Amino acid sequence: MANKDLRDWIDTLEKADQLQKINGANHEEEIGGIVDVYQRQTGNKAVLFDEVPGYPKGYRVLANLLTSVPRINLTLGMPADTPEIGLVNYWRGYMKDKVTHTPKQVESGPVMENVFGGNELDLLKFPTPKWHELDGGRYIGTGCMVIMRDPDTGWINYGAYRSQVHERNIATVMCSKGKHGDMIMRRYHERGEPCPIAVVCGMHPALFMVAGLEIPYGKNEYDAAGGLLGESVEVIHGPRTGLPIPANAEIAFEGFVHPNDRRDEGPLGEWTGYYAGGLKQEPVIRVETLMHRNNPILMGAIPGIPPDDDSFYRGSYRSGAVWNQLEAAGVPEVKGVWAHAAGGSRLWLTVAIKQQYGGHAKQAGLIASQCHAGAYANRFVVVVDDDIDPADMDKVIWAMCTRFDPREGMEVLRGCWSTALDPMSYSETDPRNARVVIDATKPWLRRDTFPAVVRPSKELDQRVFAKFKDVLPKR
Ligand SMILES: Cc1cc2nc3c(=O)[nH]c(=O)nc-3n(C[C@H](O)[C@H](O)[C@H](O)COP(=O)(O)O)c2cc1C
Ligand SMILES: [Mn+2]
Repeated sequence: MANKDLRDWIDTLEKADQLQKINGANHEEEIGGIVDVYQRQTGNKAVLFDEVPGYPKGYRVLANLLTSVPRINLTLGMPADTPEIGLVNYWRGYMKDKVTHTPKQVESGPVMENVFGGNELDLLKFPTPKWHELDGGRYIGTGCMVIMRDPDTGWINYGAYRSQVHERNIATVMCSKGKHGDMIMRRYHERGEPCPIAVVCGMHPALFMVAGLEIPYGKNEYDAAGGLLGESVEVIHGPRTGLPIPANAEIAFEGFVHPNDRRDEGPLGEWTGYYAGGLKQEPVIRVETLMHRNNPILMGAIPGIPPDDDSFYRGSYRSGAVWNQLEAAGVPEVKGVWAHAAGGSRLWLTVAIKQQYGGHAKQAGLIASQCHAGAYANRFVVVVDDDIDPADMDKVIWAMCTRFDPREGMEVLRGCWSTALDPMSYSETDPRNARVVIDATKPWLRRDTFPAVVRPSKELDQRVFAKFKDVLPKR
């Protein structure tokens, strides 16, 4: 049986009342403007645009994919009402168990319903939006998979790297330094060879999720995606590059990036909530094959003022990753981690611990701020006691307001790992930043004398809930 695809995902959303259909919005500015409105808070529905002026009916655009916890749950095959911390624990298990399924090659699939090469090929046939008013162009690849093959080992890697469309057969791709795609491409170019590349812009969102997560170097994201889906991903071979492409993808194109072939790209509104990077020269993809399903759906995962579709879903994963790394570093009794969406799921981390000894909170905070999963582009780490739900910002702020002593409880760290996307990094050429670790736990030496918290005992709570559950708000 074929894999679940984007259309199955859309059906699931419709049944769960998680999808809004909108007809008649134009690609120049209205789709982008509407998506921004949908992303002003989490929990809004996904949006499916059709009847885009100037394009055939049925050529659709889908956005605001994973900005709600229920939709992330549904994508992973979990009950829609699984709470945040359940999602964090799902990712913790996924990272520890490392379940994988290798992809399965098939001869053909729906993505080959329409295949074009040469003069017939036209990347401009889709209603690719200009997502933000001040963007430098139209981005066909945001919620995408960019697939490459290591020239030495044959390792297949895919990541979400943005792709701007320029002409009928020309796009660009932007891989930041150190990303696997950047490393692989440079290996071809150092020996003067063109780099084969394939871009997929519409597939089951579980495949997209993996594209944006830091799957370790040398590992094939298709294997990891198979682990998420619970089955091997069926792939066809790209006719010109031989690269694996999901058989039921909506839109895919393949071609070559030649050495020193660059072109102006950007800016794009980014996940920190600012236009970043400006206009830069980025690698050109000379497209040789374009494939798409009948009535294709272009998928967008749009960065913007967070919470946004670039960073939100990664928050629960990052929380799980930081939690696992704290444990691996020997920090005991970590009870929860939450990467807050408003910081793009990177800039703010809250760690809850059950304090065991003097200095425990400081240790947890400093390690969270510097471990691999937490270090990049962080600004705040806040450590709280285990009576505080780290995902509940009211309670976190309450703890900061009532348990934090600025004289002892704050460490400023300088010269840390960040990015030029961080508006407060030192400079374009020195993208390090400064950050702070805040201990908002009850002071260890006052643990027995700290004022008692005004909350009924567990026993009283249970008694009133047992007796009055019909009239009480859900716990
Ligand atoms: C929606 C979305 C857009 C992204 N855009 C880019 C991008 O344009 N360039 C980039 O280098 N990373 C981008 N990322 C981050 C990478 O996808 C992420 O770091 C991933 O781990 C890269 O794959 P790799 O580890 O195989 O290099 C984006 C992530 C998401 C979710
Ligand atoms: Mn990778």
